[in-house]
Amino acid sequence: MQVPSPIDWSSWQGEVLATLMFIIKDGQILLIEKKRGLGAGKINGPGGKIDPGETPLEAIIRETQEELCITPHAPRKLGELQFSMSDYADILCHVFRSDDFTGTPTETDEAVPVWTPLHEIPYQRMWEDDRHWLPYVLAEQPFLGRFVFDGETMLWKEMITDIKW
Ligand code: 8OG
Repeated sequence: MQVPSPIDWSSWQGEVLATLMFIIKDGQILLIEKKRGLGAGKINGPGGKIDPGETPLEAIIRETQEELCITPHAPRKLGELQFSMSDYADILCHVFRSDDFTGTPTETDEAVPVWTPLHEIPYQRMWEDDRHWLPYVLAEQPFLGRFVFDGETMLWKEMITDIKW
């Protein structure tokens, strides 16, 4: 059984607001190899911090354009991730899914596009929490994930799935 949470989530607030995008088309998911920023070297979805005055939706469209030179169609929010980290500010991350896009996924200073079959997602090259929530993105099920990290090691997790955004 899991130990009690080291964090009081009822009073928790994200200090950094962020976004992630997963485009899923023709049985493949568009991932990136991240070249810089938090999680550089890992495989992730495109995304990043929300700028002041931006909505999460505006931010994820901008980030996907900046990182891969494409515009996602009709992004829909499926999840929220709450990260309490030992060496970084608390992050609240909005997770979106889209089924199509305009443009050609192109390498930029920030990311290399990596089309991946849905049954070959490289969880071993991703953040440790991703295997717990990315399946809900694939299944189109709304979720809230809460994770406590010490450095890059996950100490505690909670997935809440009876939720609507
Ligand atoms: O601006 P920058 O790219 O550095 O923002 C950090 C990005 O990394 C942002 O999109 C949120 C994302 N991110 C975390 N933690 C985790 C995590 O545990 N898993 C995944 N998949 N993404 C994460 O900050």
